[in-house]
Amino acid sequence: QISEAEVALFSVSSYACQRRTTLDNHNSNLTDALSLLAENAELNNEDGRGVAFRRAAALMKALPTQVISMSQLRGLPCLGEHSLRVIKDVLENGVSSEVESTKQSKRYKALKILTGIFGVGAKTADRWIREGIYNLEQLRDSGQTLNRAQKSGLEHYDDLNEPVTKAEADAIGEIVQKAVDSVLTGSQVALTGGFRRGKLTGHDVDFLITHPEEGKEVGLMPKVVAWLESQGFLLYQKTTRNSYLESKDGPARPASNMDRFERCFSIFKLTKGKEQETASHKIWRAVRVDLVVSPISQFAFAVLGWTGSKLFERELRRWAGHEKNMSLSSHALFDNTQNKYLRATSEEEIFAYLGLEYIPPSERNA
Ligand code: TTP
Ligand code: MN
Ligand code: MN
Repeated sequence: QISEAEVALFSVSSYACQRRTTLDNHNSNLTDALSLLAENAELNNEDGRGVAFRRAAALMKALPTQVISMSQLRGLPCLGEHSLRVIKDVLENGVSSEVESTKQSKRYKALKILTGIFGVGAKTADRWIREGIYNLEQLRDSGQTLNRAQKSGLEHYDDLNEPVTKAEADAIGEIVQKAVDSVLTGSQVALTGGFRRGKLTGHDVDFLITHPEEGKEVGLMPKVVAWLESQGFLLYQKTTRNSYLESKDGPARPASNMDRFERCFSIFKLTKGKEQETASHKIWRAVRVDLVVSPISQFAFAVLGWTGSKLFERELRRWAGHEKNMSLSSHALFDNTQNKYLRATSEEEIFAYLGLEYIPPSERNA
């Protein structure tokens, strides 16, 4: 029996961008279960289900104390029937039977292994599985044609599935700063993604590059990449050019959540410090790095859009559209009522336009 005192009734917004979600999670037993089901849905291209589980997991992450009874969840948003069933299972039995059977399933295991290859998404993995390929050995033996990214991904599989530490992120930051300093003085580099939110490890390192004089950033990426290449820092890179100006559907209304900045997906060759040298005597490791160049006029929107988390970003856009009749992207904020763009030079200004309390990066870990 649970006493009245133990039944805390939480009051929480249904929008993750109105919540402060730090890295200390009091309900990791529940959020791990819900996140795994979200991941499984995404791996099976069930996007709606994926978002529903992500939103439920994010809600649980934001609660200030550990949940021990279903009664504490009364009145909370974002928890659908399915998520509640999973939570109940974990609270009563310690584990969710659906999570356990998913983890054991041949298909889930294969999807995890195959999408663990850089350059392989859910659709490719599904096609391979239908051809009887469940692991790396079978993939190598199959003679499947791999593109350049996938070849590189397979080659550096172990390194790329090893979490990147903050120290490694900082070491790469110094290299990137040196690269931009060498090709255009005055350029600025900002660390974004999970590390800006205070995470201690990540699956990659994300950087945003700009120059205080509008227009100077044009053509910067190929020069940065050429410098990095000449110094032997790149194991792989693919640069996509800026498609923002030539788009016809309007800057703040991208066809997808993908932005149109000049962007470089890369794999860095990072020399290890003495302490990190392993028995294999390999003196370097491969690290995924994302580089993005933004003009200074869009920098605040780009920083906000690239800091994440992915769910926090999704929720900001949902809030903007549904509650404010505005369109937010990593490039701009458009007010559909006033029919004009709202300029901003800081994240604080953007939150203010949206009528939201400012949430610092460390509290955007939804
Ligand atoms: P990620 O690097 O995928 O995620 P992360 O840094 O939060 O987590 P991890 O530690 O696992 O790396 O994405 C970072 C942010 O970049 C995310 O908030 C969304 C944004 N983003 C875009 O704006 N456009 C894109 O095309 C992609 C892939 C990400
Ligand atoms: Mn990242
Ligand atoms: Mn990234």
